[in-house]
Amino acid sequence: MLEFSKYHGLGNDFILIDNRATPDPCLTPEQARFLCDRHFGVGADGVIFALPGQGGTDYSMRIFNADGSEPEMCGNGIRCLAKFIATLEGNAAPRAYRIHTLAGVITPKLEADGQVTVDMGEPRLLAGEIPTTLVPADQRVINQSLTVADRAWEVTCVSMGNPHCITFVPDVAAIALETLGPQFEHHPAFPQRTNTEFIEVVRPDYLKMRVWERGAGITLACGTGACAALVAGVITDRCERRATVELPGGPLLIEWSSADQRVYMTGPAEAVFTGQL
Ligand code: ZDP
Repeated sequence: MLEFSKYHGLGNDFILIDNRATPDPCLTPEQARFLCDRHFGVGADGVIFALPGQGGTDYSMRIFNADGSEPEMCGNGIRCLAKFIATLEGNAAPRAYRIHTLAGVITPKLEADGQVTVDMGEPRLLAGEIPTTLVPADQRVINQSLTVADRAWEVTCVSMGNPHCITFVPDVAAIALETLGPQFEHHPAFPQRTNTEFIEVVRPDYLKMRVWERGAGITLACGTGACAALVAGVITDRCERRATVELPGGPLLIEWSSADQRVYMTGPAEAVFTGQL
């Protein structure tokens, strides 16, 4: 029997597993895919494992997407993980955890008001780091033309540990995400596929975003995507370094600090239910 907890961050929902006893995930990607199925399984955008720390960190996080693929990082998920760990430890006092991820050490901090602020680290901007073949590996991908569905889109690419392709549009509601999303995700210019965000700049400190996630499809929110969108807005002179990003599931506050160049994301994470498999 396996115990799990269901959490969400702005409707981006995850199955959390207490995997502190062993260094590797106790489920296969195939089992995770089954659990994420909303009709035949529990239903979630991904499965997250709370693993023992390594290299001096408190814990390690690994995540499988709903399709069984493994992303490097997950912004909404790591807020959920911080709350899950606090529950496992029986200590809800405000504190920070150092979490080892495939995108490096990420530090979520429980705030007194129940929100979680995550030090997401520095964005990576070179094409080779994203990765994308849109421009030479040592160059940034800014307002670059990409043809999808017979149309030229101006895209800006950012890695928050995982790949993001950002397009600014006048009206996010008008975007046919369901048909465009998969074509961006699987475009040959992205050898590791890509998360895809469409952004409307309402004000320089307020962005609206819709997302198609690699390996998960349309989700109500994407933390790494919101961070990548703000960074893309700053490097294309469209927004301020601190802005609210409104997602279908609700708002995140994102700041790209000019002091340390790291991105800080603040938002909620909620436990929904626990269960046994
Ligand atoms: O990079 C990927 O494959 C994403 N699907 C990972 C999940 C990202 C997430 N939505 C987030 O909030 O950053 C969890």
